Amino acid sequence: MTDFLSKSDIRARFCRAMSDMYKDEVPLYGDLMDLVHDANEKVVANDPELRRRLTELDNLDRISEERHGAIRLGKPEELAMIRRLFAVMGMEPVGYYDLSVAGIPVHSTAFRPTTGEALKRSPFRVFTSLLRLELIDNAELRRRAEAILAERDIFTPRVRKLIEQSEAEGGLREADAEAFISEALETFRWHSDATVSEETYQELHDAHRLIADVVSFKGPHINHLTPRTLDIDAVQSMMPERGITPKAVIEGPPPRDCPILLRQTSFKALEEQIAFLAGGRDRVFGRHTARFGEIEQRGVALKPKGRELYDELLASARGLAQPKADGSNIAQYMRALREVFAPMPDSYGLLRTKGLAYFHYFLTGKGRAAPRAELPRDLDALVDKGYVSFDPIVYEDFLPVSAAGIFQSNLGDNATRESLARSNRDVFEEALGAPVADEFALYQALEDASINEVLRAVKTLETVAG
Ligand code: OOG
Ligand code: NI
Repeated sequence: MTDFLSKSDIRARFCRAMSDMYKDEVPLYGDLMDLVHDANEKVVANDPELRRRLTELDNLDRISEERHGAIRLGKPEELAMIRRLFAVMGMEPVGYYDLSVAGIPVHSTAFRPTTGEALKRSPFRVFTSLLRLELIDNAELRRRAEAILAERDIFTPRVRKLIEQSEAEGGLREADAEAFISEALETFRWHSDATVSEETYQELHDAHRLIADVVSFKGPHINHLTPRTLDIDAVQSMMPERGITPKAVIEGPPPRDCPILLRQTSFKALEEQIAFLAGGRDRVFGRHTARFGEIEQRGVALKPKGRELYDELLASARGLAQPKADGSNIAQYMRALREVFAPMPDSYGLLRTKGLAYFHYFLTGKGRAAPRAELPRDLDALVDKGYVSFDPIVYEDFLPVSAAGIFQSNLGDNATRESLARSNRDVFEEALGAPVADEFALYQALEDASINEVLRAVKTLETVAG
């Protein structure tokens, strides 16, 4: 027995510390959290079935806590080190997202817990992007950006030591874990002092706003945090009442009785004062927009066949009505989205029998009480006869088209949309120092584990009864 703090506990504490820091830095975010909390309480109070599911599969007390945050890194070594930092908290890289197709010069992964138990304890994850400097056309500016990034170290010496210690010993004890949390937090802190002159900032900004955001600062400030809402349409419409300006359109699938994947919306980034490097002269101030708030509503994870259908339907909806950032055609887009999504069955039963989504299976009261001779061996038969039931497995990852929409809403509405050169997953994994996990394999493993448990229970019942 060791007295290491569990990785999930470190993650839960880190998430809390990050949330407190961000509320302090971005007070509007605290207002959003309050709104989400109120709205979630209302939904749970009015939906006993949802309450049951959240109690069993999730964690009702933590329902309004942050589900994710996002950072943007500047160089490969930062990505490699952040992987080791997140590993201390039980977060692994899952999935590869190519944002260059939407004109955003990054590629990304999500660091997240992967087991059912760890997700229940603390689902916190971080959408992590790596800037692709090779997409800066101007060679001189590219070299300058590289040189600026080469100078910085976004990790404190102490956090580096603690990461090594955790790797060598297999974990951290209480005091070291606490030190790790506060040292790790430094990497995500906002710095209003830029590391570049106003002229350089402007040049980077002109190449792409995102490049200025990554290259001009001491570290990869957390750029948003995202609590989970149980009713995203309600929260979106209530935001203005509380002085929060949401982006025009909710990204992802249309509203449905049985939510699928992920719907998300954000509030606009704040304009914040920054001070440029002035080289002995008087300080020069400027303004930078980087930090915002977001909310998300998650639904069932789709199997590859379901995901293909989703991608296809989304593409045709966007073909009919490309949502405009100023919101002028939102009603039209939402109508197109609802109509186009008709082929996606809106019942868990059909999503299951058609092999479109992942489910968690469990023995019902009837199944536990049944005489053994009555119990079929086959899962579908067990379900048909009501001995076994199923709950949706929640989608824990991201959607590239939606992510592009979140990026764009906070890069100014005139951000470039032309597609950049295709990115390269191998280059990303090489920088990361590890392959990214396959999200579908993770969901399949969760589903399989629940099926095996059910079938094992059916057999045990037989032996006990026999
Ligand atoms: C990340 C945007 C993507 C999401 O929820 O899809 C994202 C960023 O702006 O750095 O967080
Ligand atoms: Ni986000």
